Amino acid sequence: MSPPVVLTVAGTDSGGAAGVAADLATFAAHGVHGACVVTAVTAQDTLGVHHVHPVPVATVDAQLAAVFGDLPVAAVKTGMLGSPATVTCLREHIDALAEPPPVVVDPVLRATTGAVLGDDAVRDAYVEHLLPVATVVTPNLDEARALALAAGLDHDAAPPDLAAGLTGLGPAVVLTGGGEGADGTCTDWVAVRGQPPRPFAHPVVATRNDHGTGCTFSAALAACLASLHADLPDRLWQVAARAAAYTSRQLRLGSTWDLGRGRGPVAHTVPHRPTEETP
Ligand code: PXL
Repeated sequence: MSPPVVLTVAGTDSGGAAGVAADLATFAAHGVHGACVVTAVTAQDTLGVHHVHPVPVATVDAQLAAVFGDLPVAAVKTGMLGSPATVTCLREHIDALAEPPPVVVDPVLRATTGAVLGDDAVRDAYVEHLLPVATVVTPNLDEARALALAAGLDHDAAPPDLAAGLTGLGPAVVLTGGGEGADGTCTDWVAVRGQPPRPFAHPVVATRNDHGTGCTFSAALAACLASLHADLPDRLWQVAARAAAYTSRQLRLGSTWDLGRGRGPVAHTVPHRPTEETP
């Protein structure tokens, strides 16, 4: 039987921590086939983003046409889109699909190191063009506040209210990193329109190797949606919990690594399971 196909539309990270590298590795770990439409090439390492080359929108358009024209895409995940033109190009492709698959939007605006990967025009394009057709959006707290500001919502609201407010823009919301408790747990918020937001608490993983965490989480969410055929909104909380458990495991796995001089990568390796073919 063929695996589900999950498409990432994202930028590359030459250090292999975030972006397309994180997404494809996460897809593979979930047993789905990953397709990738590259929106930007970044030169970066564990210390920061040193250079960004946006891929021309015509090239993004051609990649999207190739993938959607040939492969049975079961879910789409977006990462760094980088320009409003790329956002609207993707929207046009989604609109042209007879049966659009679930779309998980990780509204990338900044890298872990602080570099701007999406400016205010990109933020506005997310709100206007992509979120209305998205299934789930996975902002961290800063991204949630930025989207709320652009949408004229109360951007100073507490995380559960922010999450609930953003559902008015279209998608369900998984707001990550919405507060660290004294008990060593971190609370994410899962919000579906018309229902009270639900907290999801998980232990904080103490590590400085967290570059690529957001990409890994949203890619895991997209892979789970594609392979579980989850019936949203009822199952979003379970799917988010599964994606968070995977991400925590990878953070723990990489927590003792010593790679690079800055914030190292979240682990994208998976334990090797010997099979009959590999003695
Ligand atoms: O984590 C956000 C992100 C997305 N995409 C690319 C990145 C980063 C963060 O560094 O480099 C390409």
